[in-house]
Amino acid sequence: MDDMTVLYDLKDRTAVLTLNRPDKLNALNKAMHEALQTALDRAEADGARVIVLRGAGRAFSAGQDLDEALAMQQGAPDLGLALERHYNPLIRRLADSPVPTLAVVHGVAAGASANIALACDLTLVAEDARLDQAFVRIALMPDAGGTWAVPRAVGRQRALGLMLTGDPITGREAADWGLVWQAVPADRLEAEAMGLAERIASGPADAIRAMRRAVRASESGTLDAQLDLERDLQSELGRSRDFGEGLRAFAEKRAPRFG
Ligand code: LHQ
Repeated sequence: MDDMTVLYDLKDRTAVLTLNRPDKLNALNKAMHEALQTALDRAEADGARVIVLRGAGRAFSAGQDLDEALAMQQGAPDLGLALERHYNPLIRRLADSPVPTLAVVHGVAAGASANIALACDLTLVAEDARLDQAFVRIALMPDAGGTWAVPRAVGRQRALGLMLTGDPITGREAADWGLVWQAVPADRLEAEAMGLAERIASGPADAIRAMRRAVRASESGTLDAQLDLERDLQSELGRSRDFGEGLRAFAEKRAPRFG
């Protein structure tokens, strides 16, 4: 990739995307948004079974590049346009991605970047990481899906508490609140992340796709619709090669080898 603002690495079936503007705490600018989309395209084309999103240097990412936002401010500002062009397509893409996504957060994840991390299927954080709904400090409101995802994860009081104060919480608190999957000591974050990625990558791909689809549907569906969807998807999975392998492995008391 020519643009080095997002590094791409494919190890086995794990695509690792690294936000790479460490001197600016990986603040998101237009070039980085474009590089991120290209890297996601590449991961899908490479047949990756899991996508890991992480940051270079001492942070995950500090949100929108405020220097770029300032430059826009001097022209004809429309922050809605930036959302429409860059952030909303990214959040929609993560929600509907054919490949499971894992955000790995160390240091700080602020503003839109915190919400991008939370839009991934799983968010693994360092215990001492800071998740920061920083928007209020610059008189904005949370975007990148934060007003949707955060109250669903932690409830209205805690969501509004984070948003109204802009006080960051630690990775440990975020895990205790159920905002993220797990918090681990910072010095174990990378190993834990790659271990988790490897487990997902070697899991049954069709079943993983089906469960992600069903959980996504549950966000707007009824119990009745959900039961129907589970029936249909399970019906397909029951005919899969991986299911046969799972049953054989169970009978033979060994680990399954999914395709
Ligand atoms: C940065 C940034 C940054 C540029 C650190 N930009 N340089 C907004 C507008 C438009 C459309 C769509 O949506 C949005 C959504 C948003 O994301 S709004 C929220 C934007 N983010 C923030 O408000 C966070 C701003 N950053 C901070 O509050 C602090 O930097 C945090 C708390 C993240 C980290 O603090 P420290 O660990 O003390 O680091 P630092 O402040 O010293 O930053 C290190 C460098 O990174 C520094 O540059 P310098 O050249 O002085 O070393 C910062 O200027 C730069 N940087 N965030 N968002």
